[in-house]
Amino acid sequence: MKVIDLRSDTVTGPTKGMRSAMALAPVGDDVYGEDPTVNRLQGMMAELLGMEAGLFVASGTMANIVAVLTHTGRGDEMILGDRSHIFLYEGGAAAGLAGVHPHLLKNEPDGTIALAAIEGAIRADNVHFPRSRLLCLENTHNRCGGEILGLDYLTAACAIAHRHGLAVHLDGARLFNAAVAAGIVPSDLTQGVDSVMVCLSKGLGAPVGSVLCGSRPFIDEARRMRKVVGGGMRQAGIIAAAGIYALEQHIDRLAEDHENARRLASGIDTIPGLTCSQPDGPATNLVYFSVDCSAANVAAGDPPVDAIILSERLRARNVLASPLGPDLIRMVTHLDVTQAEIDVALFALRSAVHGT
Ligand code: TLP
Repeated sequence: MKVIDLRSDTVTGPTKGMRSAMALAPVGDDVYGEDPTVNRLQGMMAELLGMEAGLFVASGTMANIVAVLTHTGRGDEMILGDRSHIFLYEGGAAAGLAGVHPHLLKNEPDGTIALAAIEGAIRADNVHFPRSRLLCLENTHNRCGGEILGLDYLTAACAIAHRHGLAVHLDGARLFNAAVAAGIVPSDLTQGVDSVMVCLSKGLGAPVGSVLCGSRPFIDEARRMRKVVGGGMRQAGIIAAAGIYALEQHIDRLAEDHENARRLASGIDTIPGLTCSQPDGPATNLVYFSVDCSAANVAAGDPPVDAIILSERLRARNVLASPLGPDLIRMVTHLDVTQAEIDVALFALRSAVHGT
């Protein structure tokens, strides 16, 4: 029986067409800048994002740390949200590898950071203070439910940063989800940022890789930093070919994932004890829901369950989810999950709550 894996959109496998594109890709040594497939992917992504140049890297985490290393020096400060991926889930790389001082500000539920808070966090030029150098934003915002940062907000945040001499890096791991959901082109969402990274191995369905984009001088320096962190790859065209295939075939279909996420979330809301955390439903492909299966919320006589137990019961029913603590679960829709499988997952969830 097929396992319905809703832990993340990172779990997608390469399709047949993607595998054959990989097998046929012309390759060269990318540390010499001679891999034609990597060069093509970098050019395609830069063009889609309206940036001068791109750099293929192994992962989203590598793209973010290379960006931080390129924008900052040791002891500098970066401003970022307290629910950002860079802060929560990247092993403390910015502090550990770049020696950068994180200045955390509260992420609002919609993934933004209040503009006044950004302005207020920027340091005066004073020997006592670290130098404020970088503002990091995230779009879509993972831990804020896949919310989309809108154009007006991005423009205003970039204007504040630039007025004070800070660069802006956008973690756009799921930027294409944001663009498709908002019905705009991705380059609309990058106006004003100095660098942006997009993951190929999430909703776009490639097995490996992210592309970091920015100005030509920024990317020249980022190429050096990629080497420093051991990310210089050789015949990387084999994997870059999957990224090209993903850009050609898998952008528009992200709308199906969003539709499936809405279907999943509305089904979840009908199950006693479960409440979708996004009051207006998911904006993109991430579904977060709270688990309150205390005796009051389930049928009389059912034993209480929490998110961990519920996820184990789901696993026993061939449905995988990510528990994020005792009362929160994330499910992610993607290329390898059909609408019919969403209904199967909902059936499993309903029965798992009751432990039947
Ligand atoms: N996110 C993963 C986990 O690390 C949580 C996931 O399953 O969602 N930025 C954002 C916004 C991300 O969501 C992720 C991955 C990354 C960066 C890092 O990408 P990778 O996993 O390629 O290093």
